[in-house]
Amino acid sequence: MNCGGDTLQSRLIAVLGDQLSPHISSLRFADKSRDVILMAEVSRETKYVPHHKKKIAFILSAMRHFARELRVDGWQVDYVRLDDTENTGALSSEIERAAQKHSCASVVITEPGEWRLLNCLTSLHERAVLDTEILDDDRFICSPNAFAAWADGRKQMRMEHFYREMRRKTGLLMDGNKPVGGKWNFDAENRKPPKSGMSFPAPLRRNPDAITRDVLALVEERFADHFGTLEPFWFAVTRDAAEAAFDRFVDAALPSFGDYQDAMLRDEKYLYHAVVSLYLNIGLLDPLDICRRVERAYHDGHTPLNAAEGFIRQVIGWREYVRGIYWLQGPEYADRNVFGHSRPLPDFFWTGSTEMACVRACVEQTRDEAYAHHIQRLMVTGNFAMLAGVNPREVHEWYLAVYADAFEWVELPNTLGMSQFADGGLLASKPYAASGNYINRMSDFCSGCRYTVREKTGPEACPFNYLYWDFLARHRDKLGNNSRLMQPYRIWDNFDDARRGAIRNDARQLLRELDGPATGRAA
Ligand code: FAD
Ligand code: DLZ
Ligand code: SF4
Repeated sequence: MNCGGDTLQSRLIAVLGDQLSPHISSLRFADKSRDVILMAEVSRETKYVPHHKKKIAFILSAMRHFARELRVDGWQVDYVRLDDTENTGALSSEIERAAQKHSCASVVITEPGEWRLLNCLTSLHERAVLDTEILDDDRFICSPNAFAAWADGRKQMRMEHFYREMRRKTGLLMDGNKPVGGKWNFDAENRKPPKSGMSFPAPLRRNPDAITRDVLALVEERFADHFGTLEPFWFAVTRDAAEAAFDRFVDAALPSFGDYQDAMLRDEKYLYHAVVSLYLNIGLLDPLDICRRVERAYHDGHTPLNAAEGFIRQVIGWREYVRGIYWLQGPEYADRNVFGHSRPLPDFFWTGSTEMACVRACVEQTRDEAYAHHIQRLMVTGNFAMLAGVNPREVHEWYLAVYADAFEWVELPNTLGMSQFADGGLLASKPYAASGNYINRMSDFCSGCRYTVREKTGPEACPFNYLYWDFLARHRDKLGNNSRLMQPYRIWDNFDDARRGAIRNDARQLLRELDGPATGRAA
């Protein structure tokens, strides 16, 4: 949207908390000699969900460091702090206030990562408050328009097909028109269970500097009631530190990234994962840049192809794909609820107070680190929420709040689509539903659990076991024709009546207990 305006008058360049990239389109467009950059810490952004304390500290500290970099680079930066007395508490009113203060007739901004904010900025323009120019966020490889063109006319929008396009477009791991190694996807080699005695490299940890310490004090004071443990706080908050963290990953963890991608261990929070989504999502790392470094590691013989391809697929495949879905589906996507699930999110998602050792471990890790890896999110907490029939909107708001990397464009399709299947299969070809068997195979949680994973029904039985079958039985009308679920439905049909009855009874009882006062087995 461009209202033109006097090209000699200074413009306001608004940079949001997840736009901390020196090459972002709004800054490329700006003129150092006359434009003013606005960065604002505002209470509305810190509270639209009860963000984890570490997430707030991470974003505010990274914003302050970025503002300092910009000033050193010669930009005029108007930086509004959360506790500034004149702070109006919202981005749109801060933009209006700054435009007035600096006599700017227009504002330039790179498109935000959420419908909520986009609508808010569009309304600034529509109410004729300010000429507003919203630029594409070209830190992504595929624009929303290009994704819509790709999706147009397709019956199924499978990630794998999209990913191949992205490989061709970027040339990553390509040998002319062909994928390096003769295959596009080496995922079949990437599902190894953890082995005992394995050792894992820890992510690089930074000590907080004076800027971060100030932010930590602010967060402790203003957000004491938010979820999460604030310290120790070790995230990188500058580009250099994020690059160093990524270098550590490439050197120490990347070669095994593929093999053990799906593994979970009680005492190993990170395994061989990169822990870089938070840096990518606020702009401290560039996605294409890190993929090229991974490709180099493969060509240099430092890392096997299954690891390099697996990593690159996550970044140029899944990450771009979910963003495409987010913008294609529109704001109503958040209301999808194909199963009509309506149960409130159990309290133990906040407290960790449950006897299910796997759920407890994932929630406690989330509380302490604002991080859990993909399988913990998908196959433990997400799986439980779906099997238990929790309202997908509540699940979505939980994921948006508790992870340092959570921004709606990436979190919502992962939660609502991939993890809860609430969109009826737009994103996933079948629900990611699993019994305790899967968790037991991929982790060491079950050996320390009060429940017995081998027991299918009864007071000692693992709740995932009977909830899994109950979920399939409850939703046969929606899932019964799914070709990928034929086998489990055949198994269910072969159970005798007594077994089916016991499963459904146990499930009913547990779900009732979830709804009632916290006296139940799983509470
Ligand atoms: P690694 O496992 O090391 O992977 C490398 C990179 O690939 C990640 O940093 C990330 O940028 C990208 N990636 C991997 N999987 C995905 C994916 N499914 N979607 C998008 N990018 C991916 N990711 C977020 O960035 N923000 C979220 O809010 C978020 N919410 C999620 C909610 C649920 C219910 C699920 C199942 C997944 C969610 N993910 C989200 C995807 C994924 O879990 C995280 O990107 C990953 O765990 C981040 O840790 P990492 O950097 O160690 O990733
Ligand atoms: C997430 C977040 C938080 C906690 N605080 C701020 C803030 O104070 N100022 C700001 O500009 N951005 C913040 N953000 C990030 C925005 O919410 C983000 O731009 C949107 O989530 C869109 O992706
Ligand atoms: Fe989780 Fe069931 Fe294993 Fe307990 S037995 S850790 S509830 S999968």
